[in-house]
Amino acid sequence: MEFDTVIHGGTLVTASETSKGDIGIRDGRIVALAESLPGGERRIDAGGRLVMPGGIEAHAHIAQESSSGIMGADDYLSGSISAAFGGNSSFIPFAAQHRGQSIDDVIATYDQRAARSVIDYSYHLIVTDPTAEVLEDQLPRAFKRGITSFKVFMTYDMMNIGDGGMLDILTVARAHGAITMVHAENNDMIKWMNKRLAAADLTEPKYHAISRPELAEEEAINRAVSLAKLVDAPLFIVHVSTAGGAAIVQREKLAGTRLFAETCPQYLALTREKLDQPGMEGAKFVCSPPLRDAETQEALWRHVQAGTFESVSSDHAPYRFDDTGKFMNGRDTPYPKIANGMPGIAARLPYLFSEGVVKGRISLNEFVALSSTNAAKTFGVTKKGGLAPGMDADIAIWNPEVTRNTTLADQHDNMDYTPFEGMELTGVPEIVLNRGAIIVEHGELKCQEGQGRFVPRAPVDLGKGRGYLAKELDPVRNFGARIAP
Ligand code: DUC
Ligand code: ZN
Ligand code: ZN
Repeated sequence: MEFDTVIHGGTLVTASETSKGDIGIRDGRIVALAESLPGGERRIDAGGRLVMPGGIEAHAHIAQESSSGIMGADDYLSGSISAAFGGNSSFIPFAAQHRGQSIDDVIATYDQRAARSVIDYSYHLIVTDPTAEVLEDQLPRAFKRGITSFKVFMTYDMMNIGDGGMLDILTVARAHGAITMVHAENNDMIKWMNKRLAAADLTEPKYHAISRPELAEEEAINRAVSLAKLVDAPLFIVHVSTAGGAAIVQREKLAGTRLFAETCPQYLALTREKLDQPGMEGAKFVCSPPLRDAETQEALWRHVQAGTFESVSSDHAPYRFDDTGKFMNGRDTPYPKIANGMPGIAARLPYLFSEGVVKGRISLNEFVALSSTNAAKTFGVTKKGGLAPGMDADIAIWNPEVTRNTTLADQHDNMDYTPFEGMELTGVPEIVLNRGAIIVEHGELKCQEGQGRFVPRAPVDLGKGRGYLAKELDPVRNFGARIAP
């Protein structure tokens, strides 16, 4: 058999197995796995290296305007390059509807933006305006295009769609085999805190964390799960930042609820003391949900180990430390007006590898599951996330022994800071392939703008629900139901 590329002599790691061997690649796909394969137009020596499925970044904001009109610093070129340097072969950023926009226009806009990507991509669709046309025509059309995940917000006045809106989206998603993702924080609790803090003139960055208490996340996760159960729809909780929130996810999973979740490196690595620094330095660490405390970090790590989370995702939301980003509303602006988010798409996997695998908290196989395989399964990416004949040759070859100090230059994004600056991390993705093409090799970019392709995703089969939805209202179980999905 002829191969375009053979990756030779590496330790092959998937979510379930570790073995020594070779991988044969032809036409962008893995076509053979064996102890030893001859030939190959190109042979990559992977001796002493780990050969793993390329990371799938399932939570990133790329070329996305916030609801207040701030464009993130990374477009699909810089964002995808940064992702690739961080060991990712594909990603699923968000395509965000702003109120009044049609979903068709949103997708057309992001198709143009994403055409620059160097890695494969899909979008999660953020829905902020669930009108009848959106629910009945536009979302089903998006779904047919292979966009099989919708994200909703329970907070932010310009984004949140209320409990009724969520029930509508969950219902449509369920009817089509899509999954609903949710940013779960209680909007009114946060607004009430903001008002009180402003009245007391407490507006420095450190009050950002105080304004968004753990209870706001825990209450919203609990409510989101109840809403999803009522209509028997699967639900994915993004960026879980609290021990209480993670405990709800764990409990519900054990009870059989179709619930999925992620946490992010910043909640495992950083604490809210970062917000409390001289001047406006703390603005670099303003993200929502906010950073928590050391005890929460430990609890979240235990949940990573216990399998509470499908993925550890970056929530890359890059706003520069200048007036195009963090200080769009002025340098000494009160915390609610500081742009909300931090970068991390290149740091996600090196962090998880070093603090997870190297420190003995998770196994190599768990690393692969959390970085790639579970995202593929949860979001219907059928040809990625594994090393098997027929899969896309999306592969990351890691040197597990090199130690680096994290620097801004290593992130290869359009940012002017990294929140992980100076962190000593062991393990480096040296070679990254997307559909068989090397895109990063030993610190050098090897690809062309626009090389990435849109990946249509499959309906998500996430198991059966428990049947909370009244049969009379259930178009799945009650064939004659007149309720529109
Ligand atoms: N939620 C995100 O998922 N990212 C950035 C900010 C936010 O609120
Ligand atoms: Zn969010
Ligand atoms: Zn996000």
